[in-house]
Amino acid sequence: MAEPQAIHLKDYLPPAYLVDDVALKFDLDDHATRVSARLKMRRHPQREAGLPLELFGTALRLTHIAIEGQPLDEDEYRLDAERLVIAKVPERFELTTEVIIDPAANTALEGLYRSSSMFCTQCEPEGFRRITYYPDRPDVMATFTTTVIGDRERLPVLLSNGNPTESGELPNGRHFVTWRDPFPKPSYLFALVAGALEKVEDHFTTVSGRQVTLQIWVERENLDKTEFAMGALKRAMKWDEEAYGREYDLDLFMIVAVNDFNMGAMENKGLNIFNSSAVLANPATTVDANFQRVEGIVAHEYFHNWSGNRVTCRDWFQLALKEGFTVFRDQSFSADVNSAPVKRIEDVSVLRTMQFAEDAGPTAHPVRPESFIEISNFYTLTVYEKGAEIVRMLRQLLGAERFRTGADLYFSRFDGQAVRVEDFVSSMSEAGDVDLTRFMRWYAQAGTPVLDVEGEYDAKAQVYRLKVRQHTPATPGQPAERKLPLHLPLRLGLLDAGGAAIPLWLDGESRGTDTVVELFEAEHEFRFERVPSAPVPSLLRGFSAPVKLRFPYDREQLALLVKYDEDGFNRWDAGQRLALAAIEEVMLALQAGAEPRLDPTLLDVFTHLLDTPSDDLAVLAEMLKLPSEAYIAGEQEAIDIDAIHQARRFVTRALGEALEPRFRALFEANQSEAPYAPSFEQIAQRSLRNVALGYLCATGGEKALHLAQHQFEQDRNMTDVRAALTLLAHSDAHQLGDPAVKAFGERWAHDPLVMDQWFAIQVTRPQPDVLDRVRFLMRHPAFSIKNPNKVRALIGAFANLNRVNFHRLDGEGYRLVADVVIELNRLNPDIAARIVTPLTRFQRLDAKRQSLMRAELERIRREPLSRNLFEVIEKALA
Ligand code: 0A1
Ligand code: ZN
Repeated sequence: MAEPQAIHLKDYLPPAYLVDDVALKFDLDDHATRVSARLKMRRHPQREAGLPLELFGTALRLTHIAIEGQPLDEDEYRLDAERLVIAKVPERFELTTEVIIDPAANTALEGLYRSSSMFCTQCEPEGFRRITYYPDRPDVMATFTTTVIGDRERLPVLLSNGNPTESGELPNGRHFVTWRDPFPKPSYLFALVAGALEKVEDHFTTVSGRQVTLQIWVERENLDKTEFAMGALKRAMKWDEEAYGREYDLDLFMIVAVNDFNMGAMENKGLNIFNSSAVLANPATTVDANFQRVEGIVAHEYFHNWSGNRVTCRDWFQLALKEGFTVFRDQSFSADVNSAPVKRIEDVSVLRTMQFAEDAGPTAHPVRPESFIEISNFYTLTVYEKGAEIVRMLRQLLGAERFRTGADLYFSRFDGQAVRVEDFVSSMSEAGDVDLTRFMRWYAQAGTPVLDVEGEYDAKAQVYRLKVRQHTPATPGQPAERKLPLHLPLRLGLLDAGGAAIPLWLDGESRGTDTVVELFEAEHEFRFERVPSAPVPSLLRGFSAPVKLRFPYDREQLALLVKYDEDGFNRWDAGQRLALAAIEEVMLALQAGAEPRLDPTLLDVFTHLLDTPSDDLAVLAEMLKLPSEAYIAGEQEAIDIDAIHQARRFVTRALGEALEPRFRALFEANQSEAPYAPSFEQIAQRSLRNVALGYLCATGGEKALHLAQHQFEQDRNMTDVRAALTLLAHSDAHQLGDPAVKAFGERWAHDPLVMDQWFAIQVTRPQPDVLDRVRFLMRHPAFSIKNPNKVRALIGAFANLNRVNFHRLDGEGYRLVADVVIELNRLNPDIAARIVTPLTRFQRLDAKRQSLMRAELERIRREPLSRNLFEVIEKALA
């Protein structure tokens, strides 16, 4: 096999031929589905005449090919494993082909495949070429007519994009439905679903008064899990009309839940296909966080109808054009319908723990990469989450109103087109009347920028000088000396020693108590006037830019910010900084063999938080959570896996012991009698209650564990049950944990999504016996290596969340994950390349672990690798 080659953005050329209209016919069969295609094509007006026609195709058996009805001779075209090339075609022509494909053998879950009892498709980014020969690239947009033929008994429901136009009976117990999608679209938005599905239906009236039928299609046993997603869809449709003036454009909007899916969901035009985990929810089976995930993903896919489908990407390098903007839109929606500060805290936590780790690892890449080997590897936290932060900064720089004008301009100017990041940014620049030339660097430069800030108070002059320096560390292919200063908004305020906000005067101008300064250069100095006393700065409020901010805060200053800052996000962040310092102090003590202590400032802050009535319980719950092991590791220059785990445990336990009566009271006070609702008020209460229970159980006291056991048995809703079960299962009290785990597994054996939670709880147990448990569970009847949700719940949760055991010094954790990666490489290359990630993050670990991890990557490299895994492994071992 030839080594896979990289594709470069700078080599982009428009396609030689365009497709205006497509007619597809699917004759569905498990192993031999026949796909007939008729493409109306013409030469691209900007390309020269006489170029060969190049179509992509993978794992297709060609049975017929003709141009203008004239079958081609074998010497008129060339076929290889990935392409069909026809040397000579007219200026304008009709191409017809027929191929046979094997959906039942498709374990990669790209193209047409089987999931449970149904057929479904996944075409983004390059799955359509597994369905038929086609110029499978997003700058080729066509209208589609799709006829689906299947067995009436087995496949009573036959769906595709757009509106149904015709249906009927056929001989041999077969039937058909024809669908027409009037909106030109790239092939990646094509979808087909067939199966014994049932639906729930609802309606939405758009602002202009059009009636849209909404349908959610599921297998019968899931009908009782659709109500929440339907509500979320209607909320999202309404929100997009109000916040962005975007109205839905077809008469029908469908969502289908499938069990086997590589990602969360997919925005196919009029027919969104969802991983069942991202759409199904009810109180008996679903935890609060998953209700919110469902709401966010339903909204995300719906919002793509404008940011992605009506205006799409010219090429896959522009992926963040649709993803960054759509993530920003779904984050804003969730913030508006729930608690905005908590949503921001959650989004920033994901960014800082996971995206920052990606930026610091071997696969770091710009939000708009310059090259790739396999585009599926670039559906990353960098493209999605950092991409969303870039849009958020634009909104901060322009202000809400001009940002909206920019969005309107972008949608109207580029409707129906496949465009580039530049087109989005220039719409914003025009609407906002701002120069965004430097801002474009955010798309090109990889790595997390660091802001080093220093403050200097001149009491005599009553002036506070804030010096800000920025730099971005080196990333693969981008040495530090080539990194340029970025344009970013820094939101800030100043507090006096009593915690009161100091009025801001900058260059003789009053700026209230909260302002945004802009950085463009490597260094800036801001001179605040009329500052009556030495201030404590509150910097990067709301996390106004995706950077690491360094300021030499002492613990008292952090405590002051926690208690008094007017920005909720920065109150939380100051608490995290304080907790991190306290944990790091314990780590040092443990490493030195000294007696660790609990930082009295942290204890004081926790006491204050627990004793002060709060009007935002959701934020309070977040403030009481210690930074995760992954976040702590991200802050270390040399990562000591065991010290991080021990120190975090020590601090949790010490807080639990010192504040036991308060946590006990908090636990009692947040027991609600109201029937379950995933409302943010109730979610905040449950979150507080379970945080309190966590601290109580951390003391190891029997009384606390019995509280957990009682909560487990009370069985009020899945959120409380799972929280209690996790504490029991992760405790040393086997006599309580084991029966609870067993009972839960038996009770929910019939429900795959609950079993995923059951797997994850068990494999994140910190005790060293967990490895046997992982191996044992891999043979459990509810596990299947072919199902991505199962792999994520068992292997993904183990490798990412059980850091002490994944990083065991005997290398057994690494070996187990590598074995799974090798098997997945043959079955599902996309998932293989994602599951391997933790094995590639060895850069700041000790020499012993580094060599064990590298050895596993070398072992994987000896396999015949898919393009996906090849790219990741080469980068990791470079
Ligand atoms: N566009 C989808 C993400 C997606 C990407 C690839 C997939 O299959 C390989 C599936 C979904 C989204 O952003 O939701
Ligand atoms: Zn998306």
